[in-house]
Amino acid sequence: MSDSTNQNQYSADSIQALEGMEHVRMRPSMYIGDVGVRGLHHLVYEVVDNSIDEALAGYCDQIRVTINEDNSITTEDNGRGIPVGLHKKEGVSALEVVMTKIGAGGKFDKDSYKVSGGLHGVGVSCVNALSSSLQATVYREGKIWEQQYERGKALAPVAETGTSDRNGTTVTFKPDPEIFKQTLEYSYDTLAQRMRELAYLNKGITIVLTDKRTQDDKGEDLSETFHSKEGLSEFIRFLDQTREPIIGHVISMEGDKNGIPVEVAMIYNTSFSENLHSYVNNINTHEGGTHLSGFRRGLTTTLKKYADNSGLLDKLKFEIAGDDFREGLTAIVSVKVAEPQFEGQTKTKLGNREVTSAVSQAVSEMLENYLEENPNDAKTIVQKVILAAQARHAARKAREMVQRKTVMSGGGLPGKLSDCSEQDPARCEVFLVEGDSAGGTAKQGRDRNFQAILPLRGKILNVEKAMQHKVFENEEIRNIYTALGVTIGTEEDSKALNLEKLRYHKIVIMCDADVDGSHIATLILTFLFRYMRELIESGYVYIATPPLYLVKKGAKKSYAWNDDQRDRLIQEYGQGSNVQRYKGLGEMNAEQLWDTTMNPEDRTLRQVTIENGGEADRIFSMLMGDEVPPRREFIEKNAVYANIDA
Ligand code: 0RA
Repeated sequence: MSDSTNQNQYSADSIQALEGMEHVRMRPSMYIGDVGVRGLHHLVYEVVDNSIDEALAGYCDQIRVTINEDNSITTEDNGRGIPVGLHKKEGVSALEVVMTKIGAGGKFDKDSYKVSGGLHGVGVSCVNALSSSLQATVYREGKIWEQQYERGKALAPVAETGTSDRNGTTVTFKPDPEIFKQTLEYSYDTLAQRMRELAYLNKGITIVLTDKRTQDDKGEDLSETFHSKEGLSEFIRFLDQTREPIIGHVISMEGDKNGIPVEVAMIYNTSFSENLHSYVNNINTHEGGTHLSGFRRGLTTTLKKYADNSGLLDKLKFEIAGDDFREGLTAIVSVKVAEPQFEGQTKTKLGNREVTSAVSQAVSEMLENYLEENPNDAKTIVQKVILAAQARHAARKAREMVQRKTVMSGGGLPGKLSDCSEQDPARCEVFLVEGDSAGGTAKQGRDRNFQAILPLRGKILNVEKAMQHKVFENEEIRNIYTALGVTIGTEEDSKALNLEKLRYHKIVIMCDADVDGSHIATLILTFLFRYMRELIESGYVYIATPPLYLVKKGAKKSYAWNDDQRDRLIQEYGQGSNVQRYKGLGEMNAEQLWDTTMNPEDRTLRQVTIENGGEADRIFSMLMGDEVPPRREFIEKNAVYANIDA
């Protein structure tokens, strides 16, 4: 580097810096959440967040993210470039401090507006610590500067390597196999979802994602460009693309309230579900928090006032509840908070008190204006709210029936449930099984100590298209509530779940491995996602994976879960091997079902997770809603292995 750093001092300083870096390598989960698929992808988000910061500060509008052939990642931006001058306190280049010192954060002057910052906001040095190799290139003030690192250690001082008339930072890193033992393979779809989300949340930025591992017919790399001119209102249209709007426009606003940047967008559709998505500093706050409370408060007070004044409520014999204003609502709230306090189980609940009134005021102003200017839409919304209130009234009776049955434990369990003898929920499993005959086999095959069986009749109700009271009146669904022991519903939030009496910590969906079976599994998942989302978020929901084939020869037999495995077995067994295709669970006997699908020693359970709330919502509404073409497209695209990640 050009600053006169002497070699000895360089070494002394880097020893200090390494202490924090060693800690990252010792306890990576503390910094990036986990060392599985999520953590692996988090590395990319961490670097991109720095580029987004540059964009928010007004210096950058282009970001490129490339998955290289070897699963290393290159990110490039056209920001100012990480400073390369001498960092007085550390005695080395600022670039080296940013890359090798934990907590340096990057921005040295406290005034600079840092709001982005990843789930844990740990900075790019953390990515460096967890990479077997990393190269940083800075384009700044007419010159190019470079430094290389291995497992967070600089290999040499920053070097000036050329001239350039552009500005920006390029980082290439390869996640360390010593840290990421589960997988090193990047998922294009996962990165694409996050880049799309970032583009909507930060309008005006262009993000190009390229996958050098995948080419089309013309030999071009798989690539997508994400850019949003309008931000959240476009995001709403994307999320709601398979739902039918009931008002003319997306209602949206963007502004500063008490020094807090607030953006809100919402629309009403013909569905019965409520879809609220909230973000703080570009982080999806799954557990909500003060900004979401502010949104609800602003929405409820403003609509209530408007409805009261409209005279439309005069004939209504009961009160309207908070819930009623949110049926068929899709909304996004995004705030930027300088010092966010995150609370809750997964640290995704905003705690800052001051944010509630900021968002509530913003929403009230936005809505008042819209209702004033669009009287027809206003009337449509109020009528929808009244319908929701009436339906809720009807639903209450049905719900109280569920409640009464659930609360009375002992005699209250559904007759179809074959319960287990173990009492400790942490050790209990319940299999939701399609059809009575498969249910019978499962009942014989299970270990009755800790495995319970609940057979479900044929196709369960598609809750995506049903009003709430129909859902609560449905017998199969009521059986699920009672069997699981979860109770529901306060007047404010009719779907609020109480998991205190949950009777099983593994809820396993077990369906045939064919199209019908997948459909039924999806129906059950849709129900769980819309009505028991906490179960999924707590990691209690699983999908069983029964085999597709039995390959036999003489006394030898093996199971296969896909065609490849089957073919390999046939080859292994040679002439005279016999293949049986299982069309359904019912074709297996109890022992086979236990061996392949239920025995904890050998089975594969796929845990259901929600990678991305907006994407999950969009996919469920598409899969279970009215429009056929997007559903067909999705199914065709994902035909081999429809992993909807939700
Ligand atoms: C430290 C200070 C400044 C910018 C950055 C770091 C920075 C980091 C990254 C990481 C990826 N892209 C980045 N772009 C910038 C402020 C720069 C200044 O004051 O000139």
